[in-house]
Amino acid sequence: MELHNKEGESQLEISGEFDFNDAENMLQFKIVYWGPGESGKTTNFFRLKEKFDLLKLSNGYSIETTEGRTLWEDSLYLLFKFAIKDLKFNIIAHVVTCTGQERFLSTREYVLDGADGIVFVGDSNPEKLEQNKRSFRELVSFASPKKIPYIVQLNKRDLENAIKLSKFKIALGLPLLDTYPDGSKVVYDAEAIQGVNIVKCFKQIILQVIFNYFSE
Ligand SMILES: Nc1nc2c(ncn2[C@@H]2O[C@H](COP(=O)(O)OP(=O)(O)OP(=O)(O)O)[C@@H](O)[C@H]2O)c(=O)[nH]1
Ligand SMILES: [Mg+2]
Repeated sequence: MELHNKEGESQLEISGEFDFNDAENMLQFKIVYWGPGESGKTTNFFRLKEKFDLLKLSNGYSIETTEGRTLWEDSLYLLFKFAIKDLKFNIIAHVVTCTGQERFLSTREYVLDGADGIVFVGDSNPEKLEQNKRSFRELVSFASPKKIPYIVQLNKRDLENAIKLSKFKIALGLPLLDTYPDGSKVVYDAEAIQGVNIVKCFKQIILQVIFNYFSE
Protein backbone atom coordinates (compact mmCIF):
# COMPACT_ATOMS: atom_id res chain seq x y z
CA MET A 1 0.00 0.00 0.00
CA GLU A 2 1.41 3.36 -1.03
CA LEU A 3 0.96 5.36 2.10
CA HIS A 4 3.38 7.44 4.06
CA ASN A 5 2.95 8.76 7.52
CA LYS A 6 4.10 12.23 6.49
CA GLU A 7 1.20 12.79 4.17
CA GLY A 8 -1.03 10.57 6.25
CA GLU A 9 -1.23 12.65 9.37
CA SER A 10 -2.37 15.82 7.69
CA GLN A 11 -4.92 14.02 5.54
CA LEU A 12 -6.47 11.59 7.90
CA GLU A 13 -9.98 12.15 8.99
CA ILE A 14 -12.22 10.55 11.57
CA SER A 15 -15.93 10.73 10.92
CA GLY A 16 -19.09 9.18 12.27
CA GLU A 17 -20.20 7.63 9.00
CA PHE A 18 -19.48 4.09 10.08
CA ASP A 19 -20.84 1.70 7.46
CA PHE A 20 -22.13 -1.54 8.94
CA ASN A 21 -22.67 -3.03 5.48
CA ASP A 22 -19.11 -2.64 4.37
CA ALA A 23 -17.62 -5.74 5.97
CA GLU A 24 -14.66 -5.74 3.62
CA ASN A 25 -13.14 -2.54 4.93
CA MET A 26 -13.92 -3.29 8.54
CA LEU A 27 -10.99 -3.39 10.92
CA GLN A 28 -10.97 -3.96 14.65
CA PHE A 29 -8.16 -2.76 16.87
CA LYS A 30 -7.35 -2.65 20.53
CA ILE A 31 -5.57 0.48 21.71
CA VAL A 32 -4.04 0.48 25.19
CA TYR A 33 -3.06 3.54 27.21
CA TRP A 34 -0.07 2.66 29.32
CA GLY A 35 2.13 4.59 31.73
CA PRO A 36 3.15 5.16 35.33
CA GLY A 37 0.62 5.78 38.12
CA GLU A 38 -1.40 8.99 37.80
CA SER A 39 0.22 10.15 34.57
CA GLY A 40 -3.20 10.86 33.04
CA LYS A 41 -4.27 7.68 31.22
CA THR A 42 -7.83 7.77 32.52
CA THR A 43 -8.02 11.51 31.74
CA ASN A 44 -7.03 10.74 28.11
CA PHE A 45 -9.76 8.10 28.10
CA PHE A 46 -12.45 10.52 29.31
CA ARG A 47 -11.42 13.17 26.78
CA LEU A 48 -11.75 10.62 23.96
CA LYS A 49 -15.08 9.53 25.31
CA GLU A 50 -16.35 13.13 25.25
CA LYS A 51 -14.86 13.92 21.89
CA PHE A 52 -16.29 10.83 20.23
CA ASP A 53 -19.59 11.01 22.02
CA LEU A 54 -21.56 10.19 18.86
CA LEU A 55 -19.32 7.32 17.84
CA LYS A 56 -19.58 5.20 20.94
CA LEU A 57 -20.73 1.62 20.56
CA SER A 58 -20.69 1.07 24.28
CA ASN A 59 -21.02 3.44 27.15
CA GLY A 60 -17.71 2.29 28.47
CA TYR A 61 -16.77 1.59 32.04
CA SER A 62 -14.17 2.69 34.46
CA ILE A 63 -13.14 0.57 37.41
CA GLU A 64 -11.62 2.75 40.06
CA THR A 65 -10.69 2.67 43.69
CA THR A 66 -12.30 5.24 45.94
CA GLU A 67 -9.31 7.54 45.42
CA GLY A 68 -10.01 7.68 41.68
CA ARG A 69 -7.11 5.42 40.76
CA THR A 70 -7.69 2.82 38.11
CA LEU A 71 -8.02 -0.54 39.80
CA TRP A 72 -8.49 -2.75 36.78
CA GLU A 73 -9.08 -0.88 33.52
CA ASP A 74 -11.20 1.68 31.68
CA SER A 75 -12.79 0.29 28.55
CA LEU A 76 -14.76 1.68 25.64
CA TYR A 77 -15.60 0.77 22.03
CA LEU A 78 -15.58 3.47 19.35
CA LEU A 79 -16.87 3.07 15.80
CA PHE A 80 -15.75 5.45 13.11
CA LYS A 81 -14.84 5.84 9.51
CA PHE A 82 -11.18 6.56 9.01
CA ALA A 83 -10.08 8.14 5.76
CA ILE A 84 -6.57 8.71 4.50
CA LYS A 85 -6.42 10.24 1.05
CA ASP A 86 -8.99 8.21 -0.88
CA LEU A 87 -8.75 5.11 1.29
CA LYS A 88 -11.56 4.52 3.75
CA PHE A 89 -11.82 2.06 6.59
CA ASN A 90 -14.57 1.29 9.06
CA ILE A 91 -12.88 0.94 12.38
CA ILE A 92 -13.97 -0.56 15.65
CA ALA A 93 -11.48 0.58 18.25
CA HIS A 94 -11.44 -0.96 21.69
CA VAL A 95 -9.80 1.65 23.89
CA VAL A 96 -8.51 0.55 27.28
CA THR A 97 -6.28 2.01 29.96
CA CYS A 98 -4.09 0.04 32.35
CA THR A 99 -3.60 0.82 35.97
CA GLY A 100 -0.26 2.48 36.63
CA GLN A 101 -0.13 1.22 40.18
CA GLU A 102 2.77 -1.14 40.62
CA ARG A 103 0.97 -3.21 43.21
CA PHE A 104 -1.49 -4.26 40.50
CA LEU A 105 1.21 -5.11 38.01
CA SER A 106 -0.26 -8.51 37.23
CA THR A 107 -3.50 -7.00 35.86
CA ARG A 108 -1.55 -5.11 33.23
CA GLU A 109 -0.59 -8.25 31.37
CA TYR A 110 -4.25 -9.05 31.00
CA VAL A 111 -5.16 -5.57 29.80
CA LEU A 112 -2.27 -5.56 27.32
CA ASP A 113 -3.23 -8.93 25.88
CA GLY A 114 -4.07 -8.57 22.20
CA ALA A 115 -3.04 -4.92 21.99
CA ASP A 116 -2.61 -3.63 18.43
CA GLY A 117 -1.24 -0.26 19.44
CA ILE A 118 -0.10 1.42 22.64
CA VAL A 119 -0.01 5.05 23.76
CA PHE A 120 2.58 5.59 26.47
CA VAL A 121 1.40 8.43 28.71
CA GLY A 122 4.40 9.99 30.45
CA ASP A 123 4.23 12.47 33.34
CA SER A 124 5.90 15.90 33.10
CA ASN A 125 6.33 16.06 36.86
CA PRO A 126 10.14 15.91 37.32
CA GLU A 127 9.65 13.78 40.43
CA LYS A 128 8.08 11.08 38.28
CA LEU A 129 11.12 10.57 36.08
CA GLU A 130 12.08 7.23 37.59
CA GLN A 131 8.53 5.92 37.30
CA ASN A 132 8.38 7.09 33.68
CA LYS A 133 11.60 5.23 32.94
CA ARG A 134 10.50 2.06 34.62
CA SER A 135 7.10 2.01 32.99
CA PHE A 136 8.54 2.78 29.56
CA ARG A 137 11.09 -0.03 29.87
CA GLU A 138 8.28 -2.38 30.76
CA LEU A 139 6.33 -1.27 27.69
CA VAL A 140 9.28 -1.67 25.33
CA SER A 141 10.01 -5.14 26.62
CA PHE A 142 6.40 -6.09 25.98
CA ALA A 143 5.82 -4.31 22.66
CA SER A 144 9.14 -4.68 20.82
CA PRO A 145 9.32 -8.46 20.48
CA LYS A 146 5.74 -8.47 19.20
CA LYS A 147 6.35 -5.45 16.96
CA ILE A 148 3.35 -3.64 18.40
CA PRO A 149 3.46 0.02 17.38
CA TYR A 150 3.47 2.59 20.17
CA ILE A 151 3.71 6.35 20.49
CA VAL A 152 5.01 8.43 23.39
CA GLN A 153 2.85 11.17 24.84
CA LEU A 154 4.31 13.53 27.43
CA ASN A 155 1.32 14.71 29.45
CA LYS A 156 0.85 17.54 31.95
CA ARG A 157 2.84 20.06 29.91
CA ASP A 158 0.89 22.75 31.77
CA LEU A 159 2.79 22.07 35.00
CA GLU A 160 4.92 25.04 36.00
CA ASN A 161 7.94 22.88 36.77
CA ALA A 162 7.35 20.53 33.81
CA ILE A 163 10.43 18.53 32.87
CA LYS A 164 12.38 19.67 29.81
CA LEU A 165 11.55 17.63 26.76
CA SER A 166 15.22 16.82 26.10
CA LYS A 167 15.71 15.54 29.64
CA PHE A 168 12.68 13.29 29.28
CA LYS A 169 13.91 11.93 25.97
CA ILE A 170 17.37 11.19 27.32
CA ALA A 171 15.93 9.41 30.37
CA LEU A 172 13.78 7.17 28.16
CA GLY A 173 16.57 6.58 25.64
CA LEU A 174 14.65 8.30 22.84
CA PRO A 175 16.31 10.17 19.97
CA LEU A 176 16.67 13.92 20.54
CA LEU A 177 15.20 14.62 17.14
CA ASP A 178 11.76 16.15 16.86
CA THR A 179 10.45 13.63 14.33
CA TYR A 180 11.30 10.21 12.95
CA PRO A 181 12.07 9.87 9.24
CA ASP A 182 8.45 8.86 8.59
CA GLY A 183 7.27 12.23 9.93
CA SER A 184 5.78 11.00 13.20
CA LYS A 185 6.85 12.81 16.36
CA VAL A 186 9.28 11.23 18.81
CA VAL A 187 7.23 12.68 21.68
CA TYR A 188 3.75 14.22 21.54
CA ASP A 189 3.14 17.03 24.05
CA ALA A 190 -0.23 16.89 25.74
CA GLU A 191 -2.46 18.40 28.41
CA ALA A 192 -5.07 15.75 28.94
CA ILE A 193 -6.87 17.85 31.50
CA GLN A 194 -7.61 20.48 28.84
CA GLY A 195 -7.87 17.94 26.03
CA VAL A 196 -4.83 19.35 24.23
CA ASN A 197 -3.44 16.92 21.62
CA ILE A 198 -5.44 13.97 22.90
CA VAL A 199 -7.25 13.34 19.62
CA LYS A 200 -4.05 13.96 17.68
CA CYS A 201 -2.30 11.20 19.64
CA PHE A 202 -5.24 8.86 19.12
CA LYS A 203 -5.26 9.48 15.36
CA GLN A 204 -1.52 8.94 15.21
CA ILE A 205 -1.66 5.58 16.94
CA ILE A 206 -4.55 4.46 14.72
CA LEU A 207 -2.52 5.50 11.69
CA GLN A 208 0.49 3.51 12.87
CA VAL A 209 -1.66 0.49 13.62
CA ILE A 210 -3.08 0.66 10.09
CA PHE A 211 0.42 0.92 8.57
CA ASN A 212 1.53 -2.01 10.67
CA TYR A 213 -1.51 -4.03 9.64
CA PHE A 214 -0.86 -3.50 5.94
CA SER A 215 2.88 -4.07 6.16
CA GLU A 216 2.52 -7.49 7.81
N1 LIG B 1 -1.80 19.41 35.65
C1 LIG B 1 -2.30 18.38 34.97
N2 LIG B 1 -2.87 17.35 35.65
C2 LIG B 1 -3.37 16.32 34.94
C3 LIG B 1 -3.32 16.30 33.50
N3 LIG B 1 -3.89 15.15 33.09
C4 LIG B 1 -4.28 14.49 34.21
N4 LIG B 1 -3.98 15.20 35.32
C5 LIG B 1 -4.28 14.84 36.74
O1 LIG B 1 -3.47 13.75 37.14
C6 LIG B 1 -4.18 12.93 38.09
C7 LIG B 1 -4.17 11.48 37.65
O2 LIG B 1 -4.93 11.37 36.44
P1 LIG B 1 -5.53 9.99 35.92
O3 LIG B 1 -6.05 10.23 34.56
O4 LIG B 1 -6.44 9.40 36.94
O5 LIG B 1 -4.20 9.13 35.87
P2 LIG B 1 -4.01 7.58 35.54
O6 LIG B 1 -2.78 7.51 34.70
O7 LIG B 1 -5.25 7.01 34.98
O8 LIG B 1 -3.72 6.98 37.00
P3 LIG B 1 -3.77 5.42 37.49
O9 LIG B 1 -5.01 4.83 36.89
O10 LIG B 1 -3.85 5.50 38.97
O11 LIG B 1 -2.52 4.79 37.01
C8 LIG B 1 -5.59 13.54 38.21
O12 LIG B 1 -5.62 14.35 39.33
C9 LIG B 1 -5.70 14.35 36.92
O13 LIG B 1 -6.60 15.43 37.06
C10 LIG B 1 -2.72 17.41 32.83
O14 LIG B 1 -2.64 17.50 31.58
N5 LIG B 1 -2.23 18.41 33.62
MG1 LIG C 1 -6.37 5.45 35.51
